Amino acid sequence: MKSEKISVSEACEYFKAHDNFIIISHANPDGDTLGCAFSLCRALQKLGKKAKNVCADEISRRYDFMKAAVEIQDFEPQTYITVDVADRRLLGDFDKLYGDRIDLAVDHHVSHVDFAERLILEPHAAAAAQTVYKIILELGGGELIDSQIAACLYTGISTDSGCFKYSCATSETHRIAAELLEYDFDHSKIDYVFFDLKSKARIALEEKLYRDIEYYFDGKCAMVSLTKEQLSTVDSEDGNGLSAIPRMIEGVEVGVVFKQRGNGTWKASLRSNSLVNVQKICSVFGGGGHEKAAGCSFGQDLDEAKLKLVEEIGKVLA
Ligand SMILES: [Mn+2]
Repeated sequence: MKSEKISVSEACEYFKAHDNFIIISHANPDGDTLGCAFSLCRALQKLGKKAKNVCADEISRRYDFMKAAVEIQDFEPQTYITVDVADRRLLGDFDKLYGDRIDLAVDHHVSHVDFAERLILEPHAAAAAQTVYKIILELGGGELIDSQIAACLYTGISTDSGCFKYSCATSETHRIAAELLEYDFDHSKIDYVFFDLKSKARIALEEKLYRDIEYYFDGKCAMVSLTKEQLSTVDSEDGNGLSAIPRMIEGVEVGVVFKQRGNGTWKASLRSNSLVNVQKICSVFGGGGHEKAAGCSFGQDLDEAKLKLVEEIGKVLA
C-alpha cells in the first residue's frame, strides 16, 4: 500500500477533523516513540478530544513521568495513529490488531515502509518528536504546549540523538530543543535518567565486560561475550548500549559484543569507527544493519563463531 504524503498543516487539519484517537508506539518502546505518543495524547486531550496510547510491550518505569501527563479515557476508538514506527512489523504483537487500519503515520526513518493511509515523514529529523512538536505547535497556535508536553518531546529528541551527540542532531534539532527548554521542566534530570543512570547489576555486567575484553590485530579489534545468565541480570532498558562499549576504546576500529540468546545461540553486534564497513562483514554471515552498526547470528559454539568472525574482520584489519 502506498501512503499519501502529507504536510504538517495537513496533519493538523486531520487531527482537528477527527476524534477518538488510538496512538500506537512501536514494540520495544524507546524515548522517541513514547515521547511522541504521550505529548500528542496530552495535546489532543487538551483540545477536548478523546485519546489514548497503546504499545505491545511493557513500558519501563523510567517513563513514569510521561504516563502522568495523560488522562485514562474510555471511548470507542475511531482514528489510528502511529508515531516513530518505520514498518508495521515493528508494532510487534499489535501488528495483527492495528497494522492494516492505520489512518496516519508520523515517522522520521529513511527506511520507512508504507503501511498507513497517510504519512508525514521527515527523514532529516533526528527524532519523530521534532515533527510532533511542529504539529502540536500548529494545532494549538502555541497555546497547547506546556511543561509536560515539552518534557515528553525533549526526551524523544534527546534520546534519539544520543543526547545531541549523533550527526543527526542538526541546528533544527537544537533549535526545537531550545524552544522546549523555555518551558519549566528539569532537562538535566531527564538526561541523567536516560544517559548516566545505571543499576548496580548493570555496573557489575560492565565490570565483567571490561575484564574479559580480548584484543586482535594490534588492538584494532576488541571482542567480548556475555552469556544469557549474565544478560538476565539486567532489564532491556538497563541493557541498552552494551554493544557500543568496545568501540569506545582508543585505537579500536571494530568492537564486537557476542550476546547469548535464550536458546543458547549467539548474536554478534559489531560497531565500527571510520575504517571498516561492518554491514559488509555481517552480510557474510547472513546478517545486516548499517555501515557502522550491524549484527549477525551464529550457532551455539562460541569459539567457532569467534574464529569465523575474527577471520572475516582480519581480511580488512590484519
Ligand atoms: Mn525515532
